[in-house]
Amino acid sequence: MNQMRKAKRSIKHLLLGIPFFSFALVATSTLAANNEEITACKLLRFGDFSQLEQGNAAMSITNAEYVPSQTLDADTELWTYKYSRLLGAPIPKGTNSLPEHCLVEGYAAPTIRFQLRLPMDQVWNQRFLLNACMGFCGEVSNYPTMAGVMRNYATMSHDGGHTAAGFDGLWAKNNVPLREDFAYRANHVVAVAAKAVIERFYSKQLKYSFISGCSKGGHAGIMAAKRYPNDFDGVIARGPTINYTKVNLVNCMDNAKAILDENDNALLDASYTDFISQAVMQACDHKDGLVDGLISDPRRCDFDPQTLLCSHNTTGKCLTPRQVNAIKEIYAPSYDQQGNIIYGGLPYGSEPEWTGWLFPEAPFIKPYHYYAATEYLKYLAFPRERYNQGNWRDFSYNNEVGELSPILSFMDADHPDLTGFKNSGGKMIVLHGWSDAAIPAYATIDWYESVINYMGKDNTYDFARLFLPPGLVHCGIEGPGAETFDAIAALVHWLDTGIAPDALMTQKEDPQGNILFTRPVYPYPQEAQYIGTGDPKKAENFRPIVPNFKNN
Ligand SMILES: [Ca+2]
Repeated sequence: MNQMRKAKRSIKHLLLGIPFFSFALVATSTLAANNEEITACKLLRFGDFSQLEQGNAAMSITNAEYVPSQTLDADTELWTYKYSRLLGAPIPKGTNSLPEHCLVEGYAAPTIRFQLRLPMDQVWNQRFLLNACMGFCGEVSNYPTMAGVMRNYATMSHDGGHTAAGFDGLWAKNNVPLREDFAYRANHVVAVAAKAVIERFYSKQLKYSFISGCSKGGHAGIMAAKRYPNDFDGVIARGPTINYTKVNLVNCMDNAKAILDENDNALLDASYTDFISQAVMQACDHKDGLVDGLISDPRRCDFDPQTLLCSHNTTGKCLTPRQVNAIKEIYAPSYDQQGNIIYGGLPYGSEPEWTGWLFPEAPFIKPYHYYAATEYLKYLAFPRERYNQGNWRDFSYNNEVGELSPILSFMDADHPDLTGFKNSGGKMIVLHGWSDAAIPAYATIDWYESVINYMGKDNTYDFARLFLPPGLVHCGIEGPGAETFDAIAALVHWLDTGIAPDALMTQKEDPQGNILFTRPVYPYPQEAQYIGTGDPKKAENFRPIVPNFKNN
């Protein structure tokens, strides 16, 4: 069968053939583990894993226990539901039954804490899923591992090698080894550790390993593909912070400078979010041919914040000249000294997520962009702490980029040569929501284009596909777009058959789990366009087009 016929079959397969959820994947077995399996789980506690990779990936297990099947409380059920979407391995709404499994906890040397949930032998799908931590990492989360075990994956989460909460960078102060664990090493050594435990626990062989995460957790998959091309068969990278130093010191820094006045008070608060969002939607929603509350490609939008300026006869909400300028700066790219774009501005359509990232959620909280920029600057950007007493606004990326090279060399994942990963048979799905207000999708498009330039278009499409879902926010599920998509099933299909995903089915669910609409997302550079007839809430009424846009 030639490639074209294969591609056609695969689109049809994705759009019409298979049900969106393969419920068979979700553990429904009520079989209780036998005593032998329970004992095998507990004995993992006493395993000697000190010589993994000649000691480089040495691991100690501090707890190994059999967890009987149980019903989750409502809060845990909700967070597990959310995390399953963040992983690209969704579970149906209302799944509150955690299957029996073996829980293993411990740390990889020196200080990387992890947890690994192992489905019982009869239901294990012979796959390992590592959830790479996001933000500045710093905690071990139960939710991704619970979500993964519900899909019968042996699933691990970890803290990146340190303890922290939110955008707290103090752990990195004057400590380059901790930063190296955070940047690339942690995901490698915990994967080595997990594979050793899997080999000891199961009667069957491990078939596929996956790494999935959002933001810094998306960076992790691309970094792993670069540095450790044999660690993972499949990568899911959502909203990735690929050029991590620029993310913090250009993107977040410039957004923080735009929105905060000289006393670090925000020029706009969360009461402006809907106002600006509605104005942008009014100007641009229809430009993709469908008024649906989604902007399929913000490069088609020409919204002018000046239209929101207060005038003498304005009666409703409006913006002062200074506020208008702030909004213009937020949409505008950042430039280097030669006038080249070094970071795209936030896209039109990202406004629903501006509460929090730009407009403080409460008077005593600053925008998240501020914390990411200033904590990175203080504790991660330079080998020794700097700027602790100085004004963060004095920092200029263009002036100091030379001094940043030591951190850039190990922190950033934007090198375009992924030949090793491709040659090892690895496959990668990169997703970046157009409504992401933390990291603009433009940065990920620029990186993907750089990979294409370096490796060739067909060669790149063969192992790495980029999807840009409209309305998808940074790492949450609260945006206007569809956030339920089974990226991991697409990867498994790709690995099993060699047929790349020519479409990713997405669906939008209400809080009760009812499906509000379905929509295909086609790989970059294609866009899903409404065909003009039929129900626009149904995926079959969309087709792929290739828009002709200049990036940014
Ligand atoms: Ca639209």
